[in-house]
This record gives sequence, C-alpha cells and structure tokens, in this order.
Amino acid sequence: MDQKWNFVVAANRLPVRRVWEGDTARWVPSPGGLVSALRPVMSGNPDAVWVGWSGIPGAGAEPFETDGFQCHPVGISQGEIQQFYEGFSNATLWPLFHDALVPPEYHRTWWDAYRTVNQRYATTVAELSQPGATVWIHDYHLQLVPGMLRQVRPDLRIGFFLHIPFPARELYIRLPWRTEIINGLLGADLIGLQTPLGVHNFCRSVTRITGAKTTGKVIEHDRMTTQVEAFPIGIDVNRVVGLATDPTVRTRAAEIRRTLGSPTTVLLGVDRLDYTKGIEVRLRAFRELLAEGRLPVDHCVLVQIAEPSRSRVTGYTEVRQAVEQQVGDVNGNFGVMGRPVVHYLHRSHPIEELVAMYLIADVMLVTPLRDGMNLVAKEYVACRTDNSGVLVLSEFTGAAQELRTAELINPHDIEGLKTTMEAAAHRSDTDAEPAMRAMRRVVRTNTAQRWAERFLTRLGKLR
Ligand code: GDG
Repeated sequence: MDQKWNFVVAANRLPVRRVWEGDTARWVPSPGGLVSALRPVMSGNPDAVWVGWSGIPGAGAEPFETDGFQCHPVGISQGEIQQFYEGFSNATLWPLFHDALVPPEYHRTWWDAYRTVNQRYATTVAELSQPGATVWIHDYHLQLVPGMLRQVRPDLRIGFFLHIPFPARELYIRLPWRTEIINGLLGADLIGLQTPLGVHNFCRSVTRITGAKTTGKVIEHDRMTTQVEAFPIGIDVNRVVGLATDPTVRTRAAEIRRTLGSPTTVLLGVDRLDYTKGIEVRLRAFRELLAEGRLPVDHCVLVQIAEPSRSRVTGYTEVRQAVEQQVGDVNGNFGVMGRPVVHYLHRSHPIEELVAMYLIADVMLVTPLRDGMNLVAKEYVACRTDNSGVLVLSEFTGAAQELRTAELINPHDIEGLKTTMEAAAHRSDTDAEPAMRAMRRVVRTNTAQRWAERFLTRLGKLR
C-alpha cells in the first residue's frame, strides 16, 4: 500500500453495500447515521479513507472510491462472521453492555477471532495512515484496535467512539477479557461515549481494573493520557426535515392513514428487531389498555415496524417469536375482519416510508430496556414540523438525557407505561406543542454533523 491518508475512519462496516443488477455489481451508499455524520468531513476529501467490512464473506475487495473518498475493504471469512461478529461482538459484548438483558456467552474461540479481526483492522489502518494522521475508530466490534494501533504507530492521533452504553462496573468485570478490552480502548487519545453515565461507568472500570489514576475525565496510564467525554450523537436533521416536508412523502403519509382506516390515534414503534428495544413491553401495555377499555379498539391503531436483525444470534429468534405471538394475540382478540389493531411489518423500509410513518404517528413509542442513544426518537421529533405529537421515551435511552420534555417512562413499570400511553393518546395537539417545540430545538442544535465536528475538534486539541 503506497498511498497514505491523513484522516482514517475504521468501523465494522463500510459506508456502502454491494448490489447486483444482472451480472454486474456496484457499490451503493448505505444510508446510516454514521455515514451522514461523517459526510462533511469525508465527502470529496482526497485525504480521507474509510476502513471496514463490505458485508460479503471472504477476502477484502480492491479499494475503491465513493462520494469522493476512498473505501478500503477488510476481508472477513465466513468462520469469522460466526465467531467475531455474531459471536463475540453480538452474543458476548452486545448483551453484556446492555445490562445483560440476555445472558452473555463467553467462548475462548470467539475471543480469539475477535482479537484476530481487530489485529487485521489495526494493521490495515497502520499501513494506510500518514505520519501524525488522525484516526477515528467506531464501536464495540473494534475495541482492541486503539491499543494495537498505538503499539505500532505511536505518532497517530487516535479517537474512539462507543455507540452503545458502557455498562456498570459490576457487570463489566464479569467479562473474562475485561483487562484486554480496557487496555485496547486506552490506546486512544480520546474516548467518546453517548452519555455522562457511560463516562462514569467506564472510568470506574478503568480504576478498578488497571489502578490507573483518573482525574475527572482524564486517565493517566503508561506515560500516556486518555481523555474520556460524552458526545451524544445526533441525526442528519436537514435530510429528515427535507423528507418530512416533501410533498410526495406527505401524500404517502395521508394514504397510509387512510389505509389504516383513518383512526383517531396512530401509535408507532420503529426498531431493529432486538431484545434491547422493549417491543414486547409496549405490546403488552397496549393489549392491557385495549382489554381494560382505556384505549378505544375502533379508533386506535398500533403500527410496529421491526427491521430484521441478527437473526442467527442467540436471543433474536426468541424475541421475534415473542413479538409475533403477542401481535397474533392482540389481533386475534381485538381485531375485526379486515381491520387489525396492530400492523406488524417485519421488514426493512425505505427512509421515505419511515418518515411518512413518523408523520402519521400521534404517539411515538420508544421503550428500550437499554439503548446507547436511540436515533428513532430524534428522527420522530425532527419530522414533527408542526410541533404536534407525543414522544413516549424510555429513561434507559441516551436520548432521554437530552429530550427532557418527552413523556419519560420506566419500561419495567407496565402500569406506569400504560398510564403514560393512555394520556398520550388523549392529548390534544395544543397541549403537546410546548414539549415538542422544546425537543425540536435540542434535535436541531445537536445534529450528526455537529457531533462529528465536536469530537474531531476535541481530538485535534489533544497531544
Ligand atoms: C446503535 C445504538 C445509537 C430502522 N428501521 C429501518 C431503518 N431504521 C433506522 C432508523 C434509525 C436507525 O435505523 C436505528 O438507530 P437507533 O439509534 O434507533 O438504533 P441502533 O441500530 O441500535 O444503533 C443506538 C446508534 O447506534 C447511533 O449511535 O443511537 O443506541 O444501539 O436511523 O431510522 N432505516 C431504514 N429502514 C428501516 O426499516 N431505511
């Protein structure tokens, strides 16, 4: 690799995916929060490269250009997908970091694969980086990369951002490889977490495991300093508002509402089908409200979009079965011919369709048991350009730290959730307006682009 770059992003996935048209394949951008957030610094930047997996098992493809910057695929074999991605990343780290909602599995072979793939990323990044380059590594799949990279390239300015929560110390220390992961992360100059609680949890684990001195958000270790701070992620507000005000999308929204039978109240959930998202909790609350006559069956509809996700990982088949059983139960008991009460869509939707759904949702249900941030909550708020609508939001999301005027709920307290959902369904637009207006200010201020700018500016001032 001869060419070197001055700004290197490393993430589990590349910002593009391969699509086939007949016999020819091409790369198309995969729309995601991270891609939008980094667009201003990546797009058309000849000094920037993105290192990640293409989503296709096997050796990495040749580097290529997209949107004016370089993409450098990292190869991941079928076996590594099972052990590194589905195994250690999503059946060990993901559940452990989400309060062990399902029991994390600890397998030494998975750990070996995690180390191997992280080493591959570190080697690739080291080879691609100019002297003194800035490197930004993302998320729980790559927590060893900062440390591995620091060993071979002490000259680099290394930032790391964790998109999921950092768990309480009492949970984190269960991890057999807790020391290795902490040391991996401490290779970074700057570690970003979604919330101040994440920062607190991380610093407590560091102190316990390494004995390093922590002063506020500064950790001193091995003649090096790591700064740890909260950088709550935002959304691409202009894009979302652009869609929410697009006449085609608005026409589609009206059409969806008619298809649903023009109900008085539409309640909506939009999630990856994941056990952390609390989909079962909201379905249970909804069922009980119908059964108790507190929500009128003929005027209320719940739409639940559940994007398929990680179907081969432990816990995901179970959550799907549970949700589908609940949907069947509610519709079997409360629906009438041609008019289900719950519309459950287990598939991925184009963003335009999601925005149309946000536009018709009188009540948005975001009820995770634990969530790093939750961008769906912010997207809903951004779409409500007339300040109508009620956001019911779990206290256990990062978003709850910012959207203080949402209807905050404890998803473990079904009675409390029911009371809030009932009140939300009956709230008038006028009553809902001040809360929505305040949330819209927050979402418009802390955008995805602003988040990236804040992180990189902070990183630029260190060392
Ligand atoms: C992780 C953290 C943190 C959903 N269904 C479809 C679809 N989506 C889009 C939403 C939203 C995104 O996916 C989901 O983002 P979330 O933040 O809600 O959740 P995670 O996927 O768990 O993300 C999370 C995030 O990273 C960023 O740091 O907030 O806490 O867990 O943008 O709109 N998009 C399309 N079709 C769908 O069917 N196109």
